Amino acid sequence: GLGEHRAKAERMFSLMDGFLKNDPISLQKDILHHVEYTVARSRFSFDDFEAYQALAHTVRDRLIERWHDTHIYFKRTKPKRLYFLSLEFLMGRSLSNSVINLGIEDQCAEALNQLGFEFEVVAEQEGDAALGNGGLARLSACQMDSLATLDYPAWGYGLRYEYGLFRQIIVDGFQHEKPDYWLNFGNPWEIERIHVTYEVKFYGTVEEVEMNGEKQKVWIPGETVEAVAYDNPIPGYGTRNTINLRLWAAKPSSKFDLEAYNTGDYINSVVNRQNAETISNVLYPDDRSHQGKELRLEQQYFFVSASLQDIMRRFKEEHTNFDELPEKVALHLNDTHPSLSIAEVMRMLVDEEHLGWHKAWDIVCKIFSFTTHTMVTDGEKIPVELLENLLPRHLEILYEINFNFLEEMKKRIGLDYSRLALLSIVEEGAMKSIRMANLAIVCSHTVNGVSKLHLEKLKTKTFKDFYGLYPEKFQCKTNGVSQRRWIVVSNPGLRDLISKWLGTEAWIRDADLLSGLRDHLDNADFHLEWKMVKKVNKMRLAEYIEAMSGVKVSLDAMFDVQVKRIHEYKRQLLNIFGIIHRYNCLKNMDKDSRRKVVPRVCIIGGKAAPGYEIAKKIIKLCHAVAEKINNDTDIGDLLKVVFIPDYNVSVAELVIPGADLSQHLSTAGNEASGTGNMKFLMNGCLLLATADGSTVEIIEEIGEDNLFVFGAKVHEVEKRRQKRLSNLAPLQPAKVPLHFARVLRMVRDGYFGHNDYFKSLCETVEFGFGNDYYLLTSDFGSYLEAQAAADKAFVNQDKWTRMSILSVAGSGRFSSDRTIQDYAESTWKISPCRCPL
Ligand code: Z15
Repeated sequence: GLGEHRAKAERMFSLMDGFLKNDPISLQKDILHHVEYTVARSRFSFDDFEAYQALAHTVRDRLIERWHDTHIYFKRTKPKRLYFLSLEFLMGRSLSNSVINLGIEDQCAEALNQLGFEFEVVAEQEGDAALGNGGLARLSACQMDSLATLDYPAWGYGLRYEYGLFRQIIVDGFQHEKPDYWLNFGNPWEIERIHVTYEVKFYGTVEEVEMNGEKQKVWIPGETVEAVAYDNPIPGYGTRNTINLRLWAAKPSSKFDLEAYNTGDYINSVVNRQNAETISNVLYPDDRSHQGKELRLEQQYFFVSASLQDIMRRFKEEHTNFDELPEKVALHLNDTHPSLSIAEVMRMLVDEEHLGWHKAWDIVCKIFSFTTHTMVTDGEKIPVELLENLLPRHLEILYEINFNFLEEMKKRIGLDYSRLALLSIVEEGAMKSIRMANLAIVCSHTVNGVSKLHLEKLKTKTFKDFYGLYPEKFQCKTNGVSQRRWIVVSNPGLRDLISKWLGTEAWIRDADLLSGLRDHLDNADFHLEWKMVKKVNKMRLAEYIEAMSGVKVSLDAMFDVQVKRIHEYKRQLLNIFGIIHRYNCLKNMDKDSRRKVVPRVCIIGGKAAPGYEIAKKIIKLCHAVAEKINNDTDIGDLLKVVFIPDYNVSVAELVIPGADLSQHLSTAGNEASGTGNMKFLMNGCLLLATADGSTVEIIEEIGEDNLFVFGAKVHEVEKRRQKRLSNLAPLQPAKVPLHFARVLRMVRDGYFGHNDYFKSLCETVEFGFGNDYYLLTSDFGSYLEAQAAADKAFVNQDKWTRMSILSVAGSGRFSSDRTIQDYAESTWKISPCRCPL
């Protein structure tokens, strides 16, 4: 039974005990110790939050122990290390995850119990670490979990923003943004390294000096800011390995003090010091709109410079010859955001280590790999004007890289200037700028796509020219998510059920074992327990919904969820239009037909970038529609619409396990991968989705009968867009499906109130205005059919449960462990380095 597997796992973990003991009594002693001496409360009276703080410190101590052992072991064995560079990490909460990965969950729960506390309640006291926007940032977090679990000698590097992603407040249906000052209540999961600091330089001039009879460029910087390291231990599951996520905070440099003496203006110099700290103050919430802001560039370089100084220092401690760099160091660029690293490594090797340009270039081309997360060509660009001022030497280096690259290209493809202009790292024109993607592709040995479909588009469209030049660089690394976070932490009921029926917990380290669930596909007891787990999760979610929005929902209803960032291409509008259509149908039905309808709870959640007007209108429309429908006594439980505010990692952990159906509606060819789809899949929630991004591979894995696929395929999208343009001049109402036109009219004409506030939103999908770039009109019919198929399947609960089981059984391939192993073997060329017990 289950107890047996837990007991076995416990034996395994207790072998790993270090200095600190993990039995409930020892844990309890340590918790009380931290209540008294860390939290400074009386051990006879402390509340849930204080219990959280004390337990967190108790766990932290154990993490530190393993973290030390791991790093001592790495130092001793000197393996090739991976440095994962990302400006965003969405870690969410740490307590449950740490306790589970350390294998001390039962002991902690028992220790708390004896003190009169409940683990779940205590764990909920923790706020999210939200140092990222969405998919890209949560992917980094899952990948760190997998790197630790698979024993890879890896470091994560990022920025310690004092304000994470804004908190979304809904006032009267409108999104408002509130700062997320997440450090207000302390952060027990980080260790401040006041002695690990580096100076990061900005501005200044470039001068030429004579060095050994040769002319050499030197950068004379104008300003210095100090970077301080904050280490965040990342424990692996079923291993002692605990790797490090090092985040940098900006502090004023002690050099500033000199100015005070020089100018005598003490007060102003102290005030100016504060400016330095603004660099790492706040995360940009724009999620893929690149605005070319100076502060953002400062953040990027601050991050890159501190990380590379740290990495080079470590390399030089262990090695003397830079020829060894490619054998010992892999630098991974998570999107283009950290790609200034390329110029920075060149500067370090050429200007500081005096290796000579060609040798340095040769090394640089062997150490970088790059993952892009977007389908669009129009990527990140840095205005030359900004660089010239802030990083003059880097701009020169970028020009030189580009000059050499274009010279090489001229030899390869001839003087085809229009092609050369497309390849160029420097974009000429009104706003001269550096194309960061081109830079990353030219200098990386590997360019990764995040799904098969994504890679295909990179090769044939987005980076077609580069693919022609370097076909061997382009590789597919389909994304994955961690089953530890997305089943074990967030869905304990399902975790226990899976372990019971598989007879092992080994799937927590080896997700392919989930396929074993297929052996019980027709077992009635299994079905019963499966449905029970879902029911309990739905109850939790229903309570949350009622608390957040006051809407009471029926547990018999199908819980239909779309949660993700709000974007036109993700088509939340299609969902809302579908809901309005459903409402119209219900209104037109007689009593008899209504009795046969599957009741629905439509749940939508997600943040809009603060400057993204259309996305904000979508949120408002959602509330307006909810208000109308939820208050229509004619409809009752048959249809409820709920917007879940402030969607984040911990809300996801609650919502995803409680969903019956989840929607992934991006117009085919727009979602690079998608990872939400995988999280729902792992939780036995059926997908209603377009054949986009990684969903194509989910279809491949579980078969199209086990989810609801709809809409134009990638190859059809292009044709339809062209057709749409040729129809552009005259509005052709006849070509607009009737139902769609009706829904559109209702919204535009104020059926849901707010006069013509929604007019501009409607115009995005109307011919002759926004031209319906994302093809809502032509996909609407197919969308409704898929929705009808979902309704039909839900009536047959046996069939639904089978589909649900097959979803989880097929989710093993979408574990981030698979992704990371693939990266390790074929891109980074690193090997596991397992710290002995
Ligand atoms: C982001 O979250 C993603 C791509 C971006 O270009 C930016 Cl700036 C943020 C997402 C993709 O949209 C999503 O399809 C993918 O699954 C995710 O990155 C992780 O690769």
